[in-house]
Amino acid sequence: MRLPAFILKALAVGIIASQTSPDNPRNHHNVGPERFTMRVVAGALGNPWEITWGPDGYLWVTERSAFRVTRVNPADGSKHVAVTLDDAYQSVDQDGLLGLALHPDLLKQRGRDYVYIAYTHDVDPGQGVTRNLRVRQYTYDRSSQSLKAPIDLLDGLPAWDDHGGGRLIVGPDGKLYLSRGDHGANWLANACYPIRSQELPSADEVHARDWSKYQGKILRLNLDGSIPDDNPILNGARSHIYSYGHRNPQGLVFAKNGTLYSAEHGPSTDDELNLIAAGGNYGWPLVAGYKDDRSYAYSNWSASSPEPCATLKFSSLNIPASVPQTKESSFTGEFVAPLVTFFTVPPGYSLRDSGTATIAPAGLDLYTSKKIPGWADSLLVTGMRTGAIYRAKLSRDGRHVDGEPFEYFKAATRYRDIAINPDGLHIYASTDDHGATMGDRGQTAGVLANPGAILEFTYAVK
Ligand SMILES: [Ca+2]
Ligand SMILES: [Ca+2]
Ligand SMILES: [Ca+2]
Repeated sequence: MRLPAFILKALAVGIIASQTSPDNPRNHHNVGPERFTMRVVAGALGNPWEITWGPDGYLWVTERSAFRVTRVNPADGSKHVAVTLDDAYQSVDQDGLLGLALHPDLLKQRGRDYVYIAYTHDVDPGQGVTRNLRVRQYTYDRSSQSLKAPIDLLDGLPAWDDHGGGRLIVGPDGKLYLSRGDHGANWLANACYPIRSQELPSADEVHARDWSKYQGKILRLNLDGSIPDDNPILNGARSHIYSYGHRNPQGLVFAKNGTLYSAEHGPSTDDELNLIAAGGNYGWPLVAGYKDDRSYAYSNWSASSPEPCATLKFSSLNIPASVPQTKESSFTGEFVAPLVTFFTVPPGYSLRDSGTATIAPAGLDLYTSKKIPGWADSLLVTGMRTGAIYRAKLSRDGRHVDGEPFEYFKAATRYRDIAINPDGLHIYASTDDHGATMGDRGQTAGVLANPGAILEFTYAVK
């Protein structure tokens, strides 16, 4: 019998039996007391990845595996395909058509009806697969309701089959921000590739447009794809890199005051919400979550010696002696600690006995309305592996999270992204069309409720 990929993945990290342990912080929730009704807005979407509320009152959706940008009317679920890419490449769960961002002047009669996307393509079709990620601008044509006049802003960004980041947003500073993952290096099938999240390009590499070190970074681009003059100088060079030391940031959101937040997928513990500062090092792979030596130590499989990595069988629980390990506490460089983690485990926590403790975060948004009491200025982050959305209340200055997050909308599904209706009463979530999530007893569930859909949650005002 051929086992599904998510079961094989769970076996590789040795976690099947231990997921329901009461010691696992994932099994303790502050369940939010507010009541919501749920409605399926639209289904049969090809892995809806980004959902963005548009100025036209539609949800702008990227269908990752169907290569479509689709506008969905939230009132009746009708779909309007704005463009279908003919050169996107997708083979696995983390590539294809990813991020989408709308120009702030879209549909404001200012001649800037621009829509930006990020997608993977194969640079040498017919000669094996070499994925690259491309950032492209389209112009929205209102009369035909379609995206036209493609211009490639930045191309040749390295991409792989795992941990692709890919979230795209326009900041209040009029720059494009794009997250890049660490390609799943040093992990599972990619265990023998080095993680490059700490590597920074030299001035010569930037000059040669060699973007190979853009893995595990958050990038900041001018709207024409060029490097902004005020990007941080790192390692003596100014590049598109805005922050580094990331694993797989799949969520980005700005507050009105210009503060940037990210949601980042951790290893077996320590998913993070981060406040992103220019030039900041977010620690990966030397530190996961806080620098606390709990559960995580950097095991560099790619540097295994004398046994070459290729001869080893990857396991996150059994680290061979030939694989160099580095404790978090031995890293003495500057790094930015997260605002909150999912989850920091207790000292002495046993991954083997109690299982992995992550939510697998993806999309991130900021709720700013006063319509739901107490929610103003809360980060909302999707949990794919836990089938829930979490609300983390920001402090008044937005630089901290107050108290423990609350869990909402629990279901056997994988919430990929989120959008908030400006009326403050409706919240939308997109769902993957396959994969593993968590059932109500903490067990792995492979049959998803409402796969490949957009769901609407309406606050039940008393
Ligand atoms: Ca979104
Ligand atoms: Ca970090
Ligand atoms: Ca840690």
